[in-house]
Amino acid sequence: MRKRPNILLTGTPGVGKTTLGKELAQRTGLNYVNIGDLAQEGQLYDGYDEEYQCPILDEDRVVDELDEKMIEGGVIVDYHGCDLFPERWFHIVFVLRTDNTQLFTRLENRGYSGKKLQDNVQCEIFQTIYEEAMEAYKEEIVHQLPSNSPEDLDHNLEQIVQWTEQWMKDHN
Ligand code: DAT
Repeated sequence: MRKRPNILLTGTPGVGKTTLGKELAQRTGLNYVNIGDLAQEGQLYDGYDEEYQCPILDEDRVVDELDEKMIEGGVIVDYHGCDLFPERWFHIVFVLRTDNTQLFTRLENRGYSGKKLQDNVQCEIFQTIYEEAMEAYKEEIVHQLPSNSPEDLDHNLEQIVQWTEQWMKDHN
């Protein structure tokens, strides 16, 4: 079996992880896993957050559920957090970044309002996820990618496809 890398796409909700991840999976043949969807399918929850009106992820069960697949390799993981995963899982981590005004509009279009909208935009302003990634992984594997325009999306796709091809050459 050819060795294939595991890629983490992370960042504040609305920055474009799903859009990038699905297209990337098509172009590279890697498997795309959306942690939100995985949790919903398996009901991998541990309670309910009244403030944000959403279920709370059971992080241990999510990790157990995915571990075998991650050891095999070739997985693109999409989640708006990154310190719940074992460090050993990922060969590279991309933190997508979007300008505040644009992110605000995207989340409003998604139906977010009030505190949920404000907190998410603030999360981006304070670069919370980037700092979380820098703490959880070796700095040299963490990369920020601008995700403001279709041109950014194309550029990011090209870069990651190229990186993936090079990784496979180097490891097979
Ligand atoms: P996430 O998975 O990070 O929550 P998404 O992929 O669902 O984000 O994208 C949120 C919205 O933004 C969606 O309407 C598509 C749009 N979008 C994603 N990437 C973009 C880009 N590079 N330029 C413009 N719009 C983008």
